[in-house]
Amino acid sequence: MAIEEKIKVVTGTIGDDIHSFGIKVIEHALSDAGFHVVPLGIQTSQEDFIEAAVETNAGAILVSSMSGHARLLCEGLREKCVEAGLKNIILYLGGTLSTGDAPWDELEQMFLRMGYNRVYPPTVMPGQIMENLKADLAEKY
Ligand code: B12
Repeated sequence: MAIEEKIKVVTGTIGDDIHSFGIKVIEHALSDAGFHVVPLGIQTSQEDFIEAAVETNAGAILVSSMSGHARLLCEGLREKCVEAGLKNIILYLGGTLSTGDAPWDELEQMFLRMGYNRVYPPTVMPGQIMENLKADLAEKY
């Protein structure tokens, strides 16, 4: 059985963020690629992401953040995952992650240090994400 048929993927837009279009595109791409998607929608708290991942035994959480407040909204998710027993869960983050003009490399490094496995700019193509996710899941499961 292909890895995407076995593993569930939780998706949503984090915190008070109401932007829904980007994560919908990603969810469609995931479904088209054969993944089981657990879509939590907009304004998803860190706790909701974790609860859904625990309940569904998910292998990855894909977090969207568009409002520019990703640093505040996304910090601490990895630690909460570990506390909930999701030590190895794959965390991806994408969207418009900052309101400033920090260079992409700096932003990416900051979120990697927070424990996200991969961090994507708004220009990422869904095909790239699917390729990375299949490879990362295959390594862990
Ligand atoms: C449409 C829109 C809205 C709509 C949202 C409607 C909806 N149902 O989604 C409305 C009008 C409601 C809105 C509101 C606001 N918005 Co607005 N919005 C936009 C806009 C114009 C387009 C976003 C969009 O839908 N793009 C199309 C989708 C398909 O692309 P995408 O979202 O970028 O997603 C792609 C990638 O980012 C990536 N991706 C996204 N998520 C993820 C997750 C993962 C894991 C991965 C791998 C990839 C990934 O893949 C997606 C598909 O290719 C952008 C500007 C822009 N051009 O991006 C501003 C923008 C995002 N909004 C902005 C702001 C500030 C707001 C408000 C705070 C404004 C206000 N003061 O009220 C509020 C939000 C309030 C809140 N609580 O969240 C700012 C964010 C600031 C920043 N980050 O620099 C932007 C960038 C505009 C700007 N230039 O200032 N907005």
